[in-house]
Amino acid sequence: MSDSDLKPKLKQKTKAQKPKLYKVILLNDDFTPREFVVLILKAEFRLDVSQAEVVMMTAHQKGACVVSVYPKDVAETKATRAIDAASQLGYPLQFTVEPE
Ligand code: TYC
Repeated sequence: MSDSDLKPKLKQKTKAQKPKLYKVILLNDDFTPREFVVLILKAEFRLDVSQAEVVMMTAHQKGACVVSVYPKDVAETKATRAIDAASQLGYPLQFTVEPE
């Protein structure tokens, strides 16, 4: 019997992969009311009122603003739900999702 037969076999460690995160980005437009943008940021993205106002004003002034980062499926679901809610009221509000 060789030495190596007595040694406990080291188990290959499989490292847990960090899930890739995706940014949800709010885009400015000329038609959606500011109050509605704040409302949707609070309702769908769980921002508090002051965070929502900062994000809305940043998009308003700069054209776009990162809302938050999530795993891909969560980012896509939230963006789609927010776009649909705006669209139902006739607002052209858009969000995009991109890798962090
Ligand atoms: N620019 C819009 C207005 O003046 C408000 C607005 C802000 C719309 C941010 C979209 O992502 C946006 N009514």
